[in-house]
Amino acid sequence: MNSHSSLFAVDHCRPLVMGVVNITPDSFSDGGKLYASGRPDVDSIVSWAAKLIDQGADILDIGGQSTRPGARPVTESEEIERVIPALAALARRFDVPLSVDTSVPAVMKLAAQEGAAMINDVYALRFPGAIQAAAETKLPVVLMHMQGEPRTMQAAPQYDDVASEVGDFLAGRVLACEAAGIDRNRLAIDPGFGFGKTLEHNMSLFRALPGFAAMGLPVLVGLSRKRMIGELLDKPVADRVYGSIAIAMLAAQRGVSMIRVHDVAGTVDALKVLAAIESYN
Ligand code: 7PM
Repeated sequence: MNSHSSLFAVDHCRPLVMGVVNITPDSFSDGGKLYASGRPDVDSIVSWAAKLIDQGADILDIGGQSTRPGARPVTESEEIERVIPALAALARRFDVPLSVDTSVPAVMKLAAQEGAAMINDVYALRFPGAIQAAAETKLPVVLMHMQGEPRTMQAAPQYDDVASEVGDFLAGRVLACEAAGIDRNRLAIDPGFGFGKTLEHNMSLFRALPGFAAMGLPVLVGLSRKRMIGELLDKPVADRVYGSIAIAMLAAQRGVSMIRVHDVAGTVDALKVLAAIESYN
């Protein structure tokens, strides 16, 4: 896949579903299975990806950085070792577009060479050299808002008006990208649920989703299994599937274009039902 504007086309009858392929030792999201005895297990990654594609994933997000609250960043060479061979193996086998979840310029460039179709950056291209690297790849980019950094972001998140501050940040990053030669039609925005936000902040942002969609760029959201859902339901990660599917539907109704999820099968079913109801007359 090399002309990527279709990825962000706004005329899909339902949001695209992005399936998470997390190549870290994190147990948060099945990742542990893809990372055995201290290194990525490419065979497991390939069969995991095949399963997500079979379940209806429109795009896969391949990541090797732990962005979990409290996590420390892994080194560049470690991230390359986690992500690039896996991405290359997936690109060889599958037609589904692959997104690379990274903030690191070298990873962006290598991923693009190995066939990545999109860059998903939780730092919104703020790392030194990231904006130039992303521009060079000519790939579409998801710009996500985060207050602080993963290691400390949940300590004391603070906003006067979370929706307008996140909106202003994203609008500023869009301008920076355009100035660096990244065309507007290659950009998507993401309010970054859980990234330096309390439950109250997350709820305000969720209610503001129609406003983000009105900024005229595709909106991506990641809500799957997050603490926000755990807090609403008082449930651990393993028991957040139904809540995650419910909130994916609600996000779809608020105009988002892409939803990043761990539970692809259930989310795709729910979104198909919603699309059928909305197109029924
Ligand atoms: C542990 C806790 C591991 C949380 C991973 C996470 C987003 C993302 C992530 C998001 C975009 C997760 C997060 N979340 N990229 N990457 N938007 N664009 O829930 O919300 O998987 S990592």
